[in-house]
Amino acid sequence: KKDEFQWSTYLEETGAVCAPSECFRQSEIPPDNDFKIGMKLEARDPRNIASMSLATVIGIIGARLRLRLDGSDNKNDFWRLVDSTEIQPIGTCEKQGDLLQPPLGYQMNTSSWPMFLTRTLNGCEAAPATFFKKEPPVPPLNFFKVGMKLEAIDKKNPFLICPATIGGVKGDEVYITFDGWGGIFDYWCKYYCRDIFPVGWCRLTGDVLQPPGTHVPITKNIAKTQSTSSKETRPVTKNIAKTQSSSSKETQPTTKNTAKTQSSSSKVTQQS
Ligand code: MLY
Repeated sequence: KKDEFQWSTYLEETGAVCAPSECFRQSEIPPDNDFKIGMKLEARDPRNIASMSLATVIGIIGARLRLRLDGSDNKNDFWRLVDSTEIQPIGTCEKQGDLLQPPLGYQMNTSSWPMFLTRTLNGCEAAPATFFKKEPPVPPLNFFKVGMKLEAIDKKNPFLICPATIGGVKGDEVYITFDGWGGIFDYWCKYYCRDIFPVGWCRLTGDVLQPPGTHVPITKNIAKTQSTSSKETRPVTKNIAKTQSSSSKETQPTTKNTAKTQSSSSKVTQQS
């Protein structure tokens, strides 16, 4: 318990601020997750987003469901919030005059799909409509600022939610950087993306928050903000070279630490 990641300590150490809840397209009070393993629902096929298919809940984690498309393999599971617009109760498609489609990677002959569907739905436990929650509205503006902390899904490992920092803001997009991972998992997304959450989300939902990576030392936010703002405000002159070299001197001690941290953490990387 003692070694567990604690936002409060971490925020003190980094001198960082949390992105306020108004920034996010998430309910301030996370939705209840009433789903049970084995229940079936309709889900947009992540690999063929034009079509809705039949899915089974094969895991429950926080406010999310681990889903598998019926007739598909076990290598393409995906995770959805209970208030996602990409899931709906069984029967929704039919009501709209649409048909459920075989998933991309359907393991049998396509001609067997209608019969497969009938058999799979026969006697299945359909998730009740009340379990599906309304998606929160899009915040009116991109309120994110560089340096703000949040919890974000690692798109390369979408079951993982990790401590992250806003590394850039551009129009209606934000750059999500994963603390301690040296940039390899970072990505741009819309500010209203459903994969990013306010600090404390995992604690509230019971989802698992990963600790920050150990590949890059944790820097004080203040230092970062100062160096970027000085670059921005200076006119394009020879001074920039001077400023940059002096700031690189500042960061050199931390670079040494990086090497040390990386070698000690390589064990951790190999495990996963
Ligand atoms: N085993 C993988 C997992 C990396 C996850 C990184 N996320 C949390 C930002 C690895 O060590 O590469």
